Amino acid sequence: MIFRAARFRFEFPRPTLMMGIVNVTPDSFSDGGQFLEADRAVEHGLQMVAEGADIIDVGGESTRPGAEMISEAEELRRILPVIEALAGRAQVPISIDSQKPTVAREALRAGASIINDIAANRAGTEMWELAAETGAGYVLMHMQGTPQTMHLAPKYDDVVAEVDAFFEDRLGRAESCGVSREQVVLDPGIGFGKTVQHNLQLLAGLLRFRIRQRPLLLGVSRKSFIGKLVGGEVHDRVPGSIACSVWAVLNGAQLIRTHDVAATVRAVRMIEEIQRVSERDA
Ligand code: 7PJ
Repeated sequence: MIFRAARFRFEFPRPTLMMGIVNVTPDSFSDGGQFLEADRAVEHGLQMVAEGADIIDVGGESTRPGAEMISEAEELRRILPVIEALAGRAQVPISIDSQKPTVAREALRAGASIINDIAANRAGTEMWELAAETGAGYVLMHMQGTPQTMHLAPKYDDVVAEVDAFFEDRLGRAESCGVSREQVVLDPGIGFGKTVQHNLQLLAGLLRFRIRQRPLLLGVSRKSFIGKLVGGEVHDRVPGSIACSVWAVLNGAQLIRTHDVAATVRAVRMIEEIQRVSERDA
């Protein structure tokens, strides 16, 4: 399996790709203004690369349940300087976590190589046309509803089957817009319009998505379902996040999106060592 993202190319099987998360959101405790905010995000991204991140995911808009949307201009103001600086200083691909095709286009111009599209459930085709035109990598994520509504009443008859049907449909639509399968990574969108049970069912059923023959990305990092199951505030969710990531790697995930790169890399590399011997001696 090959994953192409602009000038980058990854061939699987290979060690799990770690995607480090850089959120560029205004810091309410600081009046340092926009330069400080961007500088801090760039330093954070470079630190993650030093810790073993293979991809840096830059986002300027919160997509937590119930979060408000921000304007395109504000989103661009936050992310562009960070992407420009990281693309110039880091050797790894930068992904842009945005629902907006215009923001994604500007981000690619500024040096990003992957579109992380959490709104692949939209009706329009601009995002796929953009991926086709630029050859960027494309993360195709499942979400039921929108970040504003998704937490209200998630409902599925069979969440794994429905997410898989969504993958099949959107892979077809992206392809008909000119996107090559080699550009696409699939993501079940843990926490996006899913109850705790739905998230557990998706994790339990990950192997099912292998039939799509595309790399699978999983984002569980510090998500609220972990706190609901095993307790704790955001920072106490790291052990549970690592447990989910290890499970995901053992069940076919090729990319892990995380806030905690150093700890997650070590846990996943350890599991890969055992997996290698287990497969050799099987
Ligand atoms: C995800 C994401 C995810 C992908 C966020 C958070 C919410 N992109 N962006 N997958 N989650 N592809 O990090 O808690 O799971 S934002």
